[in-house]
Amino acid sequence: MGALIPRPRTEIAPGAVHVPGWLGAQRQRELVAACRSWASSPVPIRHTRLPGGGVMSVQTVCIGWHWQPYRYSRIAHDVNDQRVAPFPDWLADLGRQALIDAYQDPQAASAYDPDTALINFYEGQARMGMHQDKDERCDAPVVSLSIGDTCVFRFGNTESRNKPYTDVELESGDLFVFGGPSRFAYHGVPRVFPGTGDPITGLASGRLNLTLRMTGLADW
Ligand code: MD3
Ligand code: FE
Repeated sequence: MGALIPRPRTEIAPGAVHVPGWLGAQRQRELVAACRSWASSPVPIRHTRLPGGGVMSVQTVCIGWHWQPYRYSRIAHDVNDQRVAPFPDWLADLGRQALIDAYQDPQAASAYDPDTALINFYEGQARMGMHQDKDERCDAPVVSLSIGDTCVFRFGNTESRNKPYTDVELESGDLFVFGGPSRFAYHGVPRVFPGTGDPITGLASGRLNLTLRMTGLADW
């Protein structure tokens, strides 16, 4: 949807860059279709179980590498013992273009080769508590793509899950890149606004987020 008031590209902290409206409608539709396929097989999307016995309200499916709290593997041992779908070259290309555009530097992506994506689906009251992403053995940036309902994204600090933090609204099509000193900041999604997404994306309701990462892992 064409915004009446354009939202500018913003560096909210060193290395943390928000690029509103980065994905066009067609790209969003392609990503939704790809995510639908990944959500059904070979490893179905599910509410991740936490070691303490709880389950996440967000539903997640992974490609390239499977993440379960708090490690990566090729096989989804906590779901159905299947190997996750491969990470496609076109998605790595999209990740490199994201870095170039966010950092406005043609060299920014020269060594960027993401090998996993976590695909999160928020429906109803789903949200994500403040956490750090530190199971990767690599400090390369994380690329986040949002589709569907608008959410509040909370970007904190590297010391604790508490204040100070900055709240940013993420809308369908927005890109966020987290690199450099922001890579290990606490962050979360305290709230999603139901019914704010445009069904033109192929998503009738809810919010989809893809995060592209480099794990730094290798097979033997
Ligand atoms: C900052 N996902 O999958 S995306 C996650 O919208 C996750 O589903 C949220 O946090 C979501 O781990 C937030 C923004 C994000 C993702 C990864 C980061 C911010 C990050 C890693 C490091 C620093
Ligand atoms: Fe995270």
